[in-house]
Amino acid sequence: MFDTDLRNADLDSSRPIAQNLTQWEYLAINSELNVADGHARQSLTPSQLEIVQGLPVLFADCERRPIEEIEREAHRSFLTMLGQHSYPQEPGRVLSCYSSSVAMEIVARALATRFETVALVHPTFDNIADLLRGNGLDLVPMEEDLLYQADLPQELLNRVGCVFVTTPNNPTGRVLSEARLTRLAAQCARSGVILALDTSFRGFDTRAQYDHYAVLTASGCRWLVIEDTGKLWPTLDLKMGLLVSAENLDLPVYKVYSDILLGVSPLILLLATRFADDAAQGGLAELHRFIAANRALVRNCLSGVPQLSFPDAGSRVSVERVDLGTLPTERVWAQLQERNVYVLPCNDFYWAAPDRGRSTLRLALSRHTDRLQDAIAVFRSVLAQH
Ligand code: EGV
Repeated sequence: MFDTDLRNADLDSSRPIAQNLTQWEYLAINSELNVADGHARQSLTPSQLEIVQGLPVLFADCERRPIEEIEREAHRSFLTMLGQHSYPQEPGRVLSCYSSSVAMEIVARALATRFETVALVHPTFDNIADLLRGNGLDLVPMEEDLLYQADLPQELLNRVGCVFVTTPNNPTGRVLSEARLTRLAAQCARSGVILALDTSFRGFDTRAQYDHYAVLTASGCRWLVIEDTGKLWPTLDLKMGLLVSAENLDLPVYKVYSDILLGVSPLILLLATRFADDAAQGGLAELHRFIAANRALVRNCLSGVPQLSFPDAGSRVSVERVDLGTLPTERVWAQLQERNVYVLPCNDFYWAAPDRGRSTLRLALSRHTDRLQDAIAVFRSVLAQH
C-alpha cells in the first residue's frame, strides 16, 4: 500500500499528491461522489441482482465441476458475447488472469525477454507504460491522431519489437476500425513486429466488437490481446482479465503466467459466465443505454459553462473527458475535493508528456445516476466561481 497520508496531503506543498492515475483514484475511493476511477460502481440491474443472489448455488456448482470446463465456458460466453467468434480454442491460448493489469504485467515481462523497445499509443492509461518500463523496456510514443489516420512509419517499425494499442482507448474512447486494424496487422506481419491490443473497454462500443481474432489471424502477424470483464459490471471487482495469444507468438507467456498464478477462482469464472450470458440476452444493450444517458446528463448539465468543452465527441466508453480551457485545473480539482467530489486529472494519461493533459479532467460514467448528478452539480457550481 502507498502512503495513506496522501489523503491528507497539503495541496500547497511541493510534494505531489499522487504518483500515478491509480493513486489519484485511491484518494476518491471512500467518497460517495467518487467519479474518478473507471471501475463499474452503478447498481446491479434486476437480472444481475438475481445472479448475485444465486451465488451460494454457483459456489456449490464450482465445487462439483472440473475447473477446465468452467473456464472454457467463461471464455466462450464472454468472448462470443463481444463478437469475438474466432478466438482461439486450443489449450493455453486464452489465459485467465486476476485482472487485465496482471495480464499486462505478464505481457511486459514476456516482451522484455526478447526486446528492448515497444511503441505505445499516446495518451493511454499510465499503468500500461509503467508496467512496460518497470520491466526495463524503452517506450516510443505513438500519437493517437497519427495512429488512427495513417500507416505507421517504417522507421518506427524497424525500431520496436512490439506495437501496443488500447482500443477503445482510455480515456479518449477512440476505436481502431476493422480497416485500420487490417492495415496495422499487415504492417506488423511484414516487419516481424508483435501487435498487442488492450481491449478492456470494448464492451461499451459495438464499433469495437467486430471479430478482431479473424482479422489478426488472417494477417499472419504475431499478436496478443488483453481482454477484461473489469470495467463492465458492478461485481465489486470480482473480475477476470484474459491474455489471448497467436499460435505463432513465440514469447514465453505461459511460463511467465505460471510464475505468477495457477488460475482464477472458478467462482469468479462462473460469475463472469452468468453476467456475460445476461449481457448477451439484452444486458449489454441496456448497459449502452445507461452509459449514453449518463453521458448526456454530464454534457447537458455542464453545457454553456464558459471555456468548457468535451474533446471526445464520439466516445461511447464509460468515461468522459472535460476540457477546462485556460481555467486553473489544479485549483478546480482542489475545490471539488473540498466538497468531497473526486475527478481524475488527465496529466498522467500523457505518459510521455504529462503537461499535455493539464487542461483536462476525466469523469467516470459507471455510477448511480443520482450520485453522478450530485457530483456534476457541484462541478458546475465550482466552475461558476471562476
Ligand atoms: C481506469 C486501476 C490499476 C485501473 C483503473 C482504470 N489501476 N490497475 N493499477 O484498473 O481507467 O480508471 O483503468
